[in-house]
Amino acid sequence: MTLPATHPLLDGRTAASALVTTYRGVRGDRTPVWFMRQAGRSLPEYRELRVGTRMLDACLDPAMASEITLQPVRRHGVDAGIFFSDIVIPLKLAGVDVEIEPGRGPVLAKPVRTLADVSALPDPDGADFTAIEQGVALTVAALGSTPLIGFAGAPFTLAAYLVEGGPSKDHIRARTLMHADPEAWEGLLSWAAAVTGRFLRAQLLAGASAAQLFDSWVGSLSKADYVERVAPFSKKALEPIRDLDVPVVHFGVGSGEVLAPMHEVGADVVGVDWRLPLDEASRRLGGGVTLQGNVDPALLAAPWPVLEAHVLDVLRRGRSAPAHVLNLGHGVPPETDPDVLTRIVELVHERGGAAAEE
Ligand code: 1CP
Repeated sequence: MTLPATHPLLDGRTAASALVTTYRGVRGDRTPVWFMRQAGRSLPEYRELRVGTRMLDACLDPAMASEITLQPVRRHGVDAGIFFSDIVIPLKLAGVDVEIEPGRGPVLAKPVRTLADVSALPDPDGADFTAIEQGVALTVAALGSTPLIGFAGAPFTLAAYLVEGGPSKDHIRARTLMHADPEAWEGLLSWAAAVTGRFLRAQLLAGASAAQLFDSWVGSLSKADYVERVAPFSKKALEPIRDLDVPVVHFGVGSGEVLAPMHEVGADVVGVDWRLPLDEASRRLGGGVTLQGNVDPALLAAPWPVLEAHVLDVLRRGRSAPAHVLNLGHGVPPETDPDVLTRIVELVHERGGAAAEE
């Protein structure tokens, strides 16, 4: 399939944006800023819109998903929207029985724990992404020159939910399976890679200008397990979007030991959590990789002077990379005062960028 004639990548609507140029490694006059989980419970307008609608239904309603995506862009003036969805949406659309329980997260009716369970997974090619494509197209039309980021869960993080059956602290069943039954593990990760690749491609063809692969739970893995049993499948998940030539961000929590292999799966930009200072992250990546991050979400509730000093420190350390997109080190906590986020955007636009380098 080729890009539609009105695609922002072809008509250049977002090509000159601060986000896309920075993701391409060019440091401009402005440090772009957006926040992981910027849409959602920190916004009163989100809570109001969601009354009476379940999470998965909100994600699969194109008009609602689009409106929720636009809310933080309007309110905060961030440099990108991230499409409102969830990493389990492609599983649901492929036919997996999964729900999102309020206050808990994704829960599966039947965890996947054996080779027979893996063989019984639905055909990833059977997933119908029409609702996603419609939601993305509506959003891109409303955003104009502001880029939309499409996203997906990386195969390991998806497998962590599929094997555990729900949220877990240490993902121990998933980590056992990768060694106890390598055939089942490889089958499961191949399946997840196929679903993720299709989900990303659908969002990009519908008009998203960049992609972020979330391997949120990668921090529970040893480096050897990551390199040998996980990274090849993350690389496979990105293959279906290679030809589209959009910038790809790869993010994980607790990923300090695996930053280089996470870059090597084919990412243009590495997202760093709050644990590792950006200058150290840049050093671990050899100094040539564009970074995204890494304001500590815990500091969003600290007094402004404390948070301001931290954001300026993140900007300063980000200058050790070729280019830097300011973000949090993980998602916006639901209890965050949204005015604090707006204030960070103003600060970054004022004090970030090439002009402020001296
Ligand atoms: O604005 C945005 O950033 C888009 C919204 C978004 C994204 C990027 C949602 C909405 N989910 C996600 C991705 C996602 N979902 C990830 C990767 C990003 C990350 O690490 O934060 C993960 C791990 C999930 C899984 C998930 N879905 C959880 C975490 C559970 C756990 O294991 O701790 C939860 C709570 C959900 C539900 C969910 N997804 C999104 C929202 C707003 C919610 C809460 C909905 C509700 O409770 O009604």
